[in-house]
Amino acid sequence: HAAGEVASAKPYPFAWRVGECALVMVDWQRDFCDDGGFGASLGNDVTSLRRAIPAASRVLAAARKAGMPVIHTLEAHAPDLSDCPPAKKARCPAIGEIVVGGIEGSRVLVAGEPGNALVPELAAAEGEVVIRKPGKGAFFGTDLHTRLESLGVKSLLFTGVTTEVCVQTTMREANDRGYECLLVEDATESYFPEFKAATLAMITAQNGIVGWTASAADVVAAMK
Ligand code: C5J
Repeated sequence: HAAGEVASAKPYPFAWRVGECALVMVDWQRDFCDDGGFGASLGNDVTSLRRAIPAASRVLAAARKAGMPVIHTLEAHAPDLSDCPPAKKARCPAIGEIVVGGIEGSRVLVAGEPGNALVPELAAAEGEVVIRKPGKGAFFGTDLHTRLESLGVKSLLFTGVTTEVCVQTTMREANDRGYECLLVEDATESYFPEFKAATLAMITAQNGIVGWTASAADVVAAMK
Protein backbone atom coordinates (compact mmCIF):
# COMPACT_ATOMS: atom_id res chain seq x y z
CA HIS A 1 0.00 0.00 0.00
CA ALA A 2 1.57 3.27 -1.11
CA ALA A 3 1.19 5.91 1.59
CA GLY A 4 2.77 8.66 -0.35
CA GLU A 5 3.29 9.29 -4.00
CA VAL A 6 4.83 12.36 -5.56
CA ALA A 7 3.64 12.09 -9.13
CA SER A 8 5.55 15.18 -10.22
CA ALA A 9 8.92 13.90 -8.97
CA LYS A 10 11.83 13.81 -11.39
CA PRO A 11 12.80 11.68 -13.22
CA TYR A 12 9.52 9.74 -12.58
CA PRO A 13 6.98 9.39 -9.73
CA PHE A 14 8.36 8.59 -6.28
CA ALA A 15 6.36 6.50 -3.82
CA TRP A 16 6.89 5.16 -0.31
CA ARG A 17 5.02 2.68 1.86
CA VAL A 18 3.29 3.33 5.18
CA GLY A 19 5.83 3.45 7.97
CA GLU A 20 8.83 2.98 5.69
CA CYS A 21 9.78 6.59 5.02
CA ALA A 22 11.78 9.03 7.14
CA LEU A 23 12.71 12.69 6.77
CA VAL A 24 16.39 13.58 7.06
CA MET A 25 17.17 17.22 7.85
CA VAL A 26 20.81 17.68 6.90
CA ASP A 27 23.00 20.14 8.83
CA TRP A 28 20.54 23.00 9.41
CA GLN A 29 23.02 24.40 11.89
CA ARG A 30 23.94 27.97 12.68
CA ASP A 31 27.54 27.21 11.62
CA PHE A 32 26.31 27.22 8.02
CA CYS A 33 23.31 29.55 8.15
CA ASP A 34 24.41 32.40 10.43
CA ASP A 35 26.91 35.18 10.04
CA GLY A 36 30.19 34.29 11.70
CA GLY A 37 29.83 30.56 11.24
CA PHE A 38 31.90 28.07 9.30
CA GLY A 39 30.27 28.96 6.00
CA ALA A 40 30.86 32.65 6.52
CA SER A 41 34.45 32.03 7.64
CA LEU A 42 35.10 30.53 4.21
CA GLY A 43 33.94 33.77 2.64
CA ASN A 44 30.42 32.67 1.71
CA ASP A 45 27.28 34.79 1.82
CA VAL A 46 25.02 32.85 4.19
CA THR A 47 21.81 34.60 3.19
CA SER A 48 21.50 32.24 0.21
CA LEU A 49 21.12 29.25 2.54
CA ARG A 50 18.41 30.89 4.62
CA ARG A 51 16.17 31.06 1.55
CA ALA A 52 15.41 27.35 1.89
CA ILE A 53 14.41 27.47 5.56
CA PRO A 54 10.68 28.21 5.01
CA ALA A 55 10.20 25.27 2.62
CA ALA A 56 12.22 22.97 4.91
CA SER A 57 9.99 24.08 7.78
CA ARG A 58 6.84 23.19 5.84
CA VAL A 59 8.20 19.73 5.01
CA LEU A 60 9.23 19.23 8.64
CA ALA A 61 5.77 20.20 9.92
CA ALA A 62 4.08 17.87 7.44
CA ALA A 63 6.35 14.95 8.38
CA ARG A 64 5.60 15.46 12.07
CA LYS A 65 1.87 15.59 11.36
CA ALA A 66 2.12 12.41 9.28
CA GLY A 67 3.98 10.66 12.11
CA MET A 68 7.05 10.14 9.93
CA PRO A 69 10.37 9.67 11.77
CA VAL A 70 12.49 12.83 11.61
CA ILE A 71 16.26 12.70 11.84
CA HIS A 72 18.39 15.82 12.12
CA THR A 73 22.10 15.81 11.42
CA LEU A 74 24.88 18.15 12.50
CA GLU A 75 28.41 18.39 11.20
CA ALA A 76 29.99 18.35 14.64
CA HIS A 77 33.42 17.46 15.92
CA ALA A 78 34.40 16.36 19.41
CA PRO A 79 35.84 19.24 21.49
CA ASP A 80 39.35 17.68 21.27
CA LEU A 81 38.95 17.36 17.45
CA SER A 82 39.96 13.68 17.74
CA ASP A 83 37.40 12.90 15.02
CA CYS A 84 38.63 15.61 12.65
CA PRO A 85 41.20 14.22 10.23
CA PRO A 86 44.29 16.47 9.97
CA ALA A 87 43.62 16.71 6.22
CA LYS A 88 40.19 18.23 6.91
CA LYS A 89 41.58 20.67 9.48
CA ALA A 90 44.38 21.64 7.09
CA ARG A 91 41.90 22.65 4.39
CA CYS A 92 39.43 24.20 6.85
CA PRO A 93 41.65 25.85 9.48
CA ALA A 94 38.63 27.50 11.15
CA ILE A 95 37.39 24.16 12.50
CA GLY A 96 37.71 24.15 16.27
CA GLU A 97 38.71 27.82 16.36
CA ILE A 98 36.94 30.89 17.69
CA VAL A 99 36.83 33.22 14.71
CA VAL A 100 36.65 37.00 14.85
CA GLY A 101 33.03 38.08 14.46
CA GLY A 102 31.94 34.49 15.01
CA ILE A 103 28.73 33.17 16.58
CA GLU A 104 28.69 34.08 20.30
CA GLY A 105 32.35 33.19 20.75
CA SER A 106 31.68 29.64 19.70
CA ARG A 107 34.24 27.20 18.31
CA VAL A 108 33.50 26.39 14.66
CA LEU A 109 31.90 22.97 13.96
CA VAL A 110 32.36 21.76 17.53
CA ALA A 111 29.59 19.79 19.27
CA GLY A 112 27.70 21.65 21.95
CA GLU A 113 28.88 25.13 20.87
CA PRO A 114 26.23 27.81 20.15
CA GLY A 115 27.12 27.76 16.45
CA ASN A 116 26.54 24.04 16.31
CA ALA A 117 22.88 24.38 17.28
CA LEU A 118 20.14 23.93 14.71
CA VAL A 119 18.60 27.17 13.46
CA PRO A 120 15.60 27.90 15.73
CA GLU A 121 13.12 27.62 12.83
CA LEU A 122 14.14 23.97 12.31
CA ALA A 123 14.99 22.93 15.87
CA ALA A 124 14.50 19.28 16.80
CA ALA A 125 11.31 18.42 18.63
CA GLU A 126 11.20 16.22 21.73
CA GLY A 127 12.03 12.64 20.76
CA GLU A 128 13.57 13.43 17.37
CA VAL A 129 17.00 11.98 16.76
CA VAL A 130 19.94 14.36 16.24
CA ILE A 131 22.96 12.65 14.69
CA ARG A 132 26.38 14.23 15.14
CA LYS A 133 28.61 13.40 12.23
CA PRO A 134 32.32 14.02 11.71
CA GLY A 135 32.13 13.89 7.93
CA LYS A 136 30.09 15.31 5.12
CA GLY A 137 28.00 12.15 4.76
CA ALA A 138 25.65 11.29 7.64
CA PHE A 139 26.35 7.55 7.48
CA PHE A 140 30.14 7.74 7.94
CA GLY A 141 31.10 7.32 11.60
CA THR A 142 27.50 7.33 12.87
CA ASP A 143 24.75 4.85 13.77
CA LEU A 144 22.30 6.30 11.23
CA HIS A 145 21.99 3.11 9.15
CA THR A 146 21.34 0.96 12.25
CA ARG A 147 18.72 3.41 13.48
CA LEU A 148 16.93 3.49 10.12
CA GLU A 149 17.02 -0.30 9.85
CA SER A 150 15.52 -0.67 13.31
CA LEU A 151 12.71 1.68 12.26
CA GLY A 152 12.10 -0.35 9.10
CA VAL A 153 12.83 2.67 6.92
CA LYS A 154 13.48 2.10 3.21
CA SER A 155 12.80 5.53 1.70
CA LEU A 156 14.29 8.87 2.67
CA LEU A 157 13.16 12.43 2.04
CA PHE A 158 15.92 15.02 2.32
CA THR A 159 16.13 18.72 3.06
CA GLY A 160 19.34 20.46 4.04
CA VAL A 161 22.49 22.36 3.38
CA THR A 162 24.61 22.45 1.45
CA THR A 163 23.13 20.73 -1.58
CA GLU A 164 26.31 19.55 -3.24
CA VAL A 165 28.32 18.80 -0.10
CA CYS A 166 26.63 17.21 2.91
CA VAL A 167 23.24 16.60 1.30
CA GLN A 168 24.53 14.95 -1.84
CA THR A 169 27.21 12.97 0.01
CA THR A 170 24.58 11.64 2.41
CA MET A 171 22.23 10.72 -0.46
CA ARG A 172 25.01 8.81 -2.19
CA GLU A 173 25.88 6.99 1.03
CA ALA A 174 22.17 6.17 1.47
CA ASN A 175 22.00 4.81 -2.07
CA ASP A 176 24.84 2.44 -1.45
CA ARG A 177 22.95 1.13 1.59
CA GLY A 178 19.80 0.48 -0.40
CA TYR A 179 17.59 3.46 0.42
CA GLU A 180 15.43 5.27 -2.14
CA CYS A 181 16.08 8.97 -1.81
CA LEU A 182 14.19 12.12 -2.74
CA LEU A 183 15.65 15.61 -2.33
CA VAL A 184 13.17 18.46 -1.82
CA GLU A 185 14.28 21.01 -4.41
CA ASP A 186 13.35 24.25 -2.65
CA ALA A 187 14.27 22.94 0.81
CA THR A 188 17.96 22.69 0.02
CA GLU A 189 20.50 25.38 -0.82
CA SER A 190 24.09 26.00 -1.68
CA TYR A 191 26.39 29.00 -1.44
CA PHE A 192 26.86 28.42 -5.18
CA PRO A 193 23.64 28.48 -7.27
CA GLU A 194 25.33 26.66 -10.13
CA PHE A 195 26.37 23.82 -7.81
CA LYS A 196 22.79 23.41 -6.56
CA ALA A 197 21.45 23.29 -10.10
CA ALA A 198 24.10 20.81 -11.17
CA THR A 199 23.43 18.60 -8.14
CA LEU A 200 19.68 18.44 -8.78
CA ALA A 201 20.42 17.56 -12.41
CA MET A 202 22.97 14.87 -11.58
CA ILE A 203 20.74 13.24 -8.93
CA THR A 204 17.94 12.61 -11.42
CA ALA A 205 20.07 11.90 -14.50
CA GLN A 206 20.42 8.38 -15.86
CA ASN A 207 17.03 7.19 -14.58
CA GLY A 208 17.65 8.61 -11.11
CA ILE A 209 21.23 7.47 -10.57
CA VAL A 210 21.16 9.05 -7.09
CA GLY A 211 17.40 9.41 -6.67
CA TRP A 212 14.50 11.78 -7.17
CA THR A 213 13.75 15.47 -6.68
CA ALA A 214 10.44 17.30 -6.20
CA SER A 215 9.07 20.57 -4.85
CA ALA A 216 8.19 21.05 -1.19
CA ALA A 217 4.56 21.75 -2.10
CA ASP A 218 4.20 18.42 -3.89
CA VAL A 219 6.02 16.49 -1.17
CA VAL A 220 3.87 18.08 1.53
CA ALA A 221 0.71 17.25 -0.43
CA ALA A 222 1.85 13.63 -0.69
CA MET A 223 2.33 13.40 3.08
CA LYS A 224 -1.30 14.27 3.85
C1 C5J B 1 29.88 21.85 4.20
C2 C5J B 1 27.76 20.82 4.65
N1 C5J B 1 29.45 22.49 3.14
N2 C5J B 1 26.89 20.59 5.65
N3 C5J B 1 29.04 21.11 4.98
O1 C5J B 1 31.04 21.94 4.52
O2 C5J B 1 27.41 20.80 3.50
